[in-house]
Amino acid sequence: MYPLTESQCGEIIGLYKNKQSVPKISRMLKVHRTTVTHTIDKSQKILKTIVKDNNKKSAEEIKKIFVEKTNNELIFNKIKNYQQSNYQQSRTLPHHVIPVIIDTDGDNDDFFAILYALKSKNLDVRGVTYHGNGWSHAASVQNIVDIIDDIYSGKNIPVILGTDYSLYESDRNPNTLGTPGCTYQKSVPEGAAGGRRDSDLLYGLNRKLRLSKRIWYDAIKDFNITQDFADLIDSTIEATGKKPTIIAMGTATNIAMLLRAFPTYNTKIERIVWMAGALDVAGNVFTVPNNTRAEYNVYLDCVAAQELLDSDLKITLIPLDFTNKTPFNPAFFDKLSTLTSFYGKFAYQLLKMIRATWLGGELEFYNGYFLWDAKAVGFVKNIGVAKVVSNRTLAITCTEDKNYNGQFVASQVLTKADLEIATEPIVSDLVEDSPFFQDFIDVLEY
Ligand SMILES: [Ca+2]
Repeated sequence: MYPLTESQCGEIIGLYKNKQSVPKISRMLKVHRTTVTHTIDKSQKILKTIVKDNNKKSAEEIKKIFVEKTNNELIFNKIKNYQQSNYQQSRTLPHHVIPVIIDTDGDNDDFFAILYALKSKNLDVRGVTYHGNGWSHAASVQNIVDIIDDIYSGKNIPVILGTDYSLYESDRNPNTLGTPGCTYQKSVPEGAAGGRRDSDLLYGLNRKLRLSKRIWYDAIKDFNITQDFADLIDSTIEATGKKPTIIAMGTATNIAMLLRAFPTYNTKIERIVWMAGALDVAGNVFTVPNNTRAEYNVYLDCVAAQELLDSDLKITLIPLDFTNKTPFNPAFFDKLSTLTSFYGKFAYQLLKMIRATWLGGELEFYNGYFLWDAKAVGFVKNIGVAKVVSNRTLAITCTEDKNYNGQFVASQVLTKADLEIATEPIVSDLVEDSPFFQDFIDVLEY
């Protein structure tokens, strides 16, 4: 055997790609059979490594990287097989990759969480369910489609459009289904203060996204949230061998609807990690000033929230009590401004808009903005974010009184759900020492 030139290697690979047998290539190029096999093996090894390092990219992109790296044509159409086996192998590692489903209301804050989850190597986002009864309208689901198709390109990740009304409303007024502007949704500002107008278009920044060819009508199948959600859970288990963790970043409506239609699916969900609730701190429903103890995600659909606590699910709450303890500061903001990646820069621009429009100005922004949903993602990543206690002596108020609804209160009756609460940061409440903030920056930049 002798060292081959790059063009000889290319020739071997090219012939092999064109389905010529090893003996035939050996005869044609007058090189030993072992040399031909060795060249092919070496090429396959390089391809395997590229697939492993770029598994979230499409076959087309992997092909491009391979050609750039080796100057060779691709041997044969094995990328997809390699991708598949690499994908499955990683599932067998116990804590390596966690399959997750993101349930979001498409608020500005949710986008930091979604970017963080999509770019985190130890999370495998299997799908997104969306609801338009929180801080955005349903059609802004397109923003999610654009981002997910760019980061998980070629994977056609299900993006499922869920409800745009709360169970609180639809149970009482079935005839108003699909009509926005019901009692509780009205507490979300339409314009200004980071309201729906701002989050629908991400302050207009969604024009800077890399647009997907898939439009939201393609991304959803038939507007059947319950069936599509159930299918997504089944396909996750089938593909990964693990039950999905659902990271819930808005109201509990989609999950409650799933459980109403498919009550046994509680056994197919690893757990719900839900950014929601205010326990021993003030709530945040600033548009209903007399309700001082509710948090929006619970307040906007207290019926759904109650049903979650009454289910057999394992639920970890990431309440305001926890998120309030890790505010960020101007130094973190500056650090974000130095990011050079596409989504690092995008995140910075989005945060800058949130700060610019924050009620009460910059100082209030640093006191009152917490990257709430991204902290739920950080918690799921298991990087030492929060201390957790079990607390099943809680109930949710849900009456006809909007000044009292959506609050966590003490209860004599234990929740049926296995309920845990994130209480305080594990390491420190200083941004500089926080594993969450460090990881968030690193992940956005990689
Ligand atoms: Ca949210």
